Amino acid sequence: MTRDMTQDMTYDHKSIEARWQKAWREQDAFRADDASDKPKYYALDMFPYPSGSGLHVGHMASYSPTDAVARYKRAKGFNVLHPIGYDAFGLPAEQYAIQTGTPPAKTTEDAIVNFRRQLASFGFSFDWSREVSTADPAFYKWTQFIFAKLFERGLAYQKEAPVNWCPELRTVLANEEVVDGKSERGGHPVLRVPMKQWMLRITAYAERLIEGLDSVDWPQRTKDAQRKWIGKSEGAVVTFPIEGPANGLALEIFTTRPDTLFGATFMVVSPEHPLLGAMTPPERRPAVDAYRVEASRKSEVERKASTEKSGVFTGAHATHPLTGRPIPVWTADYVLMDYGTGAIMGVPAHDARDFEFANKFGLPIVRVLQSEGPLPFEGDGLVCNSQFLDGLERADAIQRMTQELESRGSGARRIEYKLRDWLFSRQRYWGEPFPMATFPRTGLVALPLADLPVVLPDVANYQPSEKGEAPLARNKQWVEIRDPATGEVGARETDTMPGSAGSSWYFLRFTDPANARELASLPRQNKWMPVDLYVGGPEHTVGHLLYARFWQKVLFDLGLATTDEPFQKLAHQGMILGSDGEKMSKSGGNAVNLDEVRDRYGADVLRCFLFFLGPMDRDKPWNESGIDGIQRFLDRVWRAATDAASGTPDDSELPQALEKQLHKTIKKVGDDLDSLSFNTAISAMMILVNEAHRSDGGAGLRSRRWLLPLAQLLAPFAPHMAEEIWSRLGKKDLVALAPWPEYDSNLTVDAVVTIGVQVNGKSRGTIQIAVDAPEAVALAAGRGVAGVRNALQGREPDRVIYRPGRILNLIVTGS
Ligand code: ANZ
Repeated sequence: MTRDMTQDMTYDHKSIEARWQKAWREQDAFRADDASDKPKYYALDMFPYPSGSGLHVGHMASYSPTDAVARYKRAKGFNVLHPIGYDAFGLPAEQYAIQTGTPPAKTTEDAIVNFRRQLASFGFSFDWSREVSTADPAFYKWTQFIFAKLFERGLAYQKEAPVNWCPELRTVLANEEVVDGKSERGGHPVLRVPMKQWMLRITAYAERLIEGLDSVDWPQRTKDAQRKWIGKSEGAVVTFPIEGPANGLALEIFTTRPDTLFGATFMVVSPEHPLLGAMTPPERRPAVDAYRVEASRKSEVERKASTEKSGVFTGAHATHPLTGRPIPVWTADYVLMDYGTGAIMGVPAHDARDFEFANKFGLPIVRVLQSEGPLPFEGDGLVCNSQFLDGLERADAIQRMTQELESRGSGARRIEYKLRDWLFSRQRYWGEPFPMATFPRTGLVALPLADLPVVLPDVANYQPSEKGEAPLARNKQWVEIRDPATGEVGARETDTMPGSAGSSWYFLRFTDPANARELASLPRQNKWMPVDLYVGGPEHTVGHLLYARFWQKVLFDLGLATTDEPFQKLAHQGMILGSDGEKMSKSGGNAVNLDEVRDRYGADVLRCFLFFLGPMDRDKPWNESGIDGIQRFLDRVWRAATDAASGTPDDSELPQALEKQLHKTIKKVGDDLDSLSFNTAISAMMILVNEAHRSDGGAGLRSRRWLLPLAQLLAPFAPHMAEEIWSRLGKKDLVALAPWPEYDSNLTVDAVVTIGVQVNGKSRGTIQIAVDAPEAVALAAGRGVAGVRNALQGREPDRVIYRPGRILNLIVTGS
């Protein structure tokens, strides 16, 4: 073995980190192997938006866990795919362009260069050969292709939908640009006005999006949030004929409580209901019209949240389908047009909103469920005042009533979902152009794959037009398109896709990033999909994660993807807060400059520090005082290793205590990496290092028998230092590619220990059992001790206090 006695003993993180980053690159250490037949592991981060301000601590907190796992899985013999890319379309680059005239393509490219440098500087083990950017035409060609497929399948359609229109700025704003009903820039009022928009029919997949959650390993709260967002409600539609002049019309309502039908004393239709005009008699029109205008000024959120009920009587009456009695029809904005049928039956006794409404307008309240408490009673009770339903419980009553309605032809079972179709167009520049054009004769068509990508052209002015059109509409030359088949001249779609388009399928592209003929070949997808570990912030619970699952299912149905669900295991990282406990942000003045702290402490210290702050999924304040502890730990490892490397190589046997601690640590660190418990893995290594210093006066401290495995255990967390130690201790290969150390399970359990047995706190003898013996075993052994038997005198202990490896105390309270 060659040793360089002149090697520096001080840890110069800058040169050491640079050296190993270069070695990894030159040896192509992290390339995912499409041909290997090892088991695969796909570890993915939610890819970043390349912002001009560079990486922040949140990125680090997100990417360190997947990197540790990717490194661990490689060592465990997996063929690992750990890619990175850039979610490159987005608002900030566009706003910057509007202010400065700098093309978003330029600012984005600059930001990507900076991100790439920063990511590499933290030693993340990405397969850099697979980088993708959603703003690259070679990538968005396939985003456009997927859209065209959605269109052909009837899953993309156009519809008038409200957009945020700011009359002062004369532009359409993205939701992110609207704060409390005002424009983020300038604070001008923003109105909701209808404009023709592209919509994606995600609602067609509502049921499958719920079902699929059963098959994935996701945090329960995230699954719950998706289920809640999709919002499945089982109930019935009931038809109420309208009386009087509007005879012939019928109102259909949706209810989850057909069991309360006999308690319906009024009906309410949404102010946007299509039948409202027809059923309103002339004398009530002025009041109804005025109310409609009033309602149109409110946002959906305001309408849902408003506690003070408003509404007007339409003048119409409907016939109760069972009692035949007339009930008044009102219009009120607490009924939303885009849920159910946009009309309800008011059951004030058992629905809080209906109760408030009835009280405000003096409408009758009829109890149809028995309860002790006051009205409104929204719980479960036996049905009363309801003829054939009387005495039934909720489920039975719903069943019975639905049958009755079905047999009379005045109702049917119905499932409703809260999920709405996905508004998929923006009147903005910096996004994927749609692969769509309208021709005078053929109408709206999706362009064939041969005509893709539709490249986003340069423009001179990034501001949306005063008519609310996207900037591309000004580029007449670009808009004009000739159909090669018919020679017809048509016009391209000038809206662009939203930010979430590219991120809805990018994980597929990583499996086959250079494919020019397909979005990703099926064999490649088969090789790598699904993603085995996906890490990102909990803020994506319903947006990105739902959209991506939707696209995946559509592509699966089209035979263009190999799995029905994209992300097998999902984990969230908590937020790193500023030292003031607030969310870290540049404007908040509590942001940490990552380049600066890395220069100061080094990447490894920072990575370990972020892990050591606490469990991965918790929010944790950044507190640099804690860095010292991590720094001391790594210093200690470093000193022990360089000490050992400076003499004759020492492969001496370890003292027994250290040997055992080593095997325990190997087991613990592996188990912790499997369960994403990084902070405890680092604690375990700290304990090992302490033991090495302590055990037999530090006898085994210089032995490579513990230092080499320690370097391996450390590699997922502090990869640069691990490589340096590995190499200084004489290893020629990379620790990143070395197989994970094995442990001897006989050495991971402590042998038998002697513990004291007490009765009511008084010592009655001792037993010898395994340190980790379960309580039942300890109790059985304890009862066998003569002193204990005497003290118990046949009584049963009322309580057992057992501290494994320490003490057994039996408590007897009775006399
Ligand atoms: C009568 C009734 C009686 C209701 C009762 C509830 C309790 P979820 O569970 O969210 O699906 N509803 C139906 N369509 C509506 C709309 N467009 N806007 C506002 N409210 C609407 O809620 C379904 C219930 O919400 C329905 O059941 C209906 O009120 C109301 F004791 O019908 B219910």
